[in-house]
Amino acid sequence: MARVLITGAAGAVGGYLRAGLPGLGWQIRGFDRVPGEGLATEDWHVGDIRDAEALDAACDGVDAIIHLAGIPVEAPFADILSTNIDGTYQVFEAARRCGVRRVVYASSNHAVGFTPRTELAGVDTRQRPDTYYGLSKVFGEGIGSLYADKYGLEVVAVRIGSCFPVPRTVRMLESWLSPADAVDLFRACLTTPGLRYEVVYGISANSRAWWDLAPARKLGYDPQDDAEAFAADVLMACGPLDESDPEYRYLGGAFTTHEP
Ligand code: 15L
Repeated sequence: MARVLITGAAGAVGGYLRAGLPGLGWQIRGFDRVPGEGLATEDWHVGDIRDAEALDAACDGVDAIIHLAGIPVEAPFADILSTNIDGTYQVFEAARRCGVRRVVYASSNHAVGFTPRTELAGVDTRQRPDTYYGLSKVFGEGIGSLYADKYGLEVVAVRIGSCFPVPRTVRMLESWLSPADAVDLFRACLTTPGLRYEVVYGISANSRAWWDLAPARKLGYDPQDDAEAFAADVLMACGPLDESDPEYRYLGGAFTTHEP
């Protein structure tokens, strides 16, 4: 059975993947600053992604890494630099040192958050971070590309949308990634043979989506959920979006207005 190390495994997305991937043939090793709740099949390393020794120990015997750990929202630059940028460098370095074949990197839509609404936003659109947080995701995609080209790692950067149990805002009717689809997407990113470096958007098959899902589907992602099923409730609760609202205008929505 193949083994995958998940950094940030104690977080919400980590929890979805820890619940879903074992049934698809993956043995999980969790890595986080806090102990995990622990499924019967998983092992767990408590550590910090800025600690190279802890990462080396965690990488021992793993076939792939899913790198989720980091600050998930806007924050002061010094914090982003330390946790998201240095931490991500350390994870890729550990993968290189330890000969881990594949890294699936949790990038974010906020790497391109200032992309204005268009018919269809491709993954090759200009990187337009909307925050220091988004800027750290640009770095993560960049170091993934560097390590793929220079050291032969197989890297997929997933620009995750809004991964929550249900969509809660009007924007999420476009950007939602259901937990079940997240499992299928990361499965595809872990298993598709013969890739070197790919960037994909990570959302469900949302009728209102304007981010191109074709690159993810090319890897074998087969989303089953559509946020439209929640549209009536969400619109009743939130009302429609004005076209001048950043949530409507930009791919990254209100993050374009967030200050550290
Ligand atoms: C992200 O990258 C954040 O980590 C998450 O908290 C959500 O806000 C999400 O993007 C989003 O765009 O909805």
